[in-house]
Amino acid sequence: MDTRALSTVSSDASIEQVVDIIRRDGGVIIADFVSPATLKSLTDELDSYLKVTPCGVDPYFAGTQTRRVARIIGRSDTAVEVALHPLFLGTARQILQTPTHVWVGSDRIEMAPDIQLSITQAIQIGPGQGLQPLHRDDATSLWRHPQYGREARLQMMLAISDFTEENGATRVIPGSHQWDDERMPTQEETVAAQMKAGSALLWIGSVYHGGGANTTDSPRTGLTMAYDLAFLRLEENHFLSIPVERVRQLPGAMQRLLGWSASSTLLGWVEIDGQMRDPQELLGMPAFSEPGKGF
Ligand SMILES: O=C(O)CCC(=O)C(=O)O
Ligand SMILES: [Fe+2]
Repeated sequence: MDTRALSTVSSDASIEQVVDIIRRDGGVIIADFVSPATLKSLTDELDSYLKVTPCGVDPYFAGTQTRRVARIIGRSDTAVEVALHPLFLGTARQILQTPTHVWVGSDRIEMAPDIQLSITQAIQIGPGQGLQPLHRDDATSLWRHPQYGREARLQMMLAISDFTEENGATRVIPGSHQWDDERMPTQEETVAAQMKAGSALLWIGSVYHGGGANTTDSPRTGLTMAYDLAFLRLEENHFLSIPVERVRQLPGAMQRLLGWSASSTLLGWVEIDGQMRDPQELLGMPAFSEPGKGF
């Protein structure tokens, strides 16, 4: 195997440097991504939620010794700063918003896709948790590789605790963003994104990765957030324009077609008690898909 290492840069690296390394390796670690004060606030805020959140129920992907707390922007002002961190947002814009053009009549109009904040989740891998299966996060969008010139996602994992080989640091296959869709990822090809608390891993949606196994007796805590391409969002915003009382009266099929549903590829879920659940449960309807049935 010719697995490459992951590079680490300091937080005064330029967006261009970060983008260049990501284009080459698929991911990069940024040392001291947040200040000690920001790390302390996040640790306290996230701990207050994590300590009352049960572990996952899905042995396959989410992990039964892993706690996951989402809805982070609704819960933490400090997380807003992290989401807007110039190196995270700037890198996302640079990688995802590559311009293209469309014709409208005789006008050739240059456009760039928008981006939206996608998953925001504290992930605490507890002692005894085994390896998460390796995956590409752009599988949620059924992205194909080699891509048609565009990445779908730029993701960040901020280490809230130290990340080590032993405690379940995210495992990454550098260079795997260049693989086609037939090549199967193997754990032997991975490297652990080892980093100190306060540092962050940035990686693109086409890179194979997965949570590591925690063989220590302390939890590994991280905060992940991702920016996704927003060009397949829906033209009309039904979530705001149709009152929830009206949605409740609609047939289940209509509710799902309006987006009150989670997709089979793990898009559109809502966190309820630490589980990634189907929004139809919020409408008091039977779940459309059982918890844990992701890709
Ligand atoms: O927890 C980690 O290190 C990675 C988690 C992950 O990749 C995921 O849940 O999609
Ligand atoms: Fe992932």
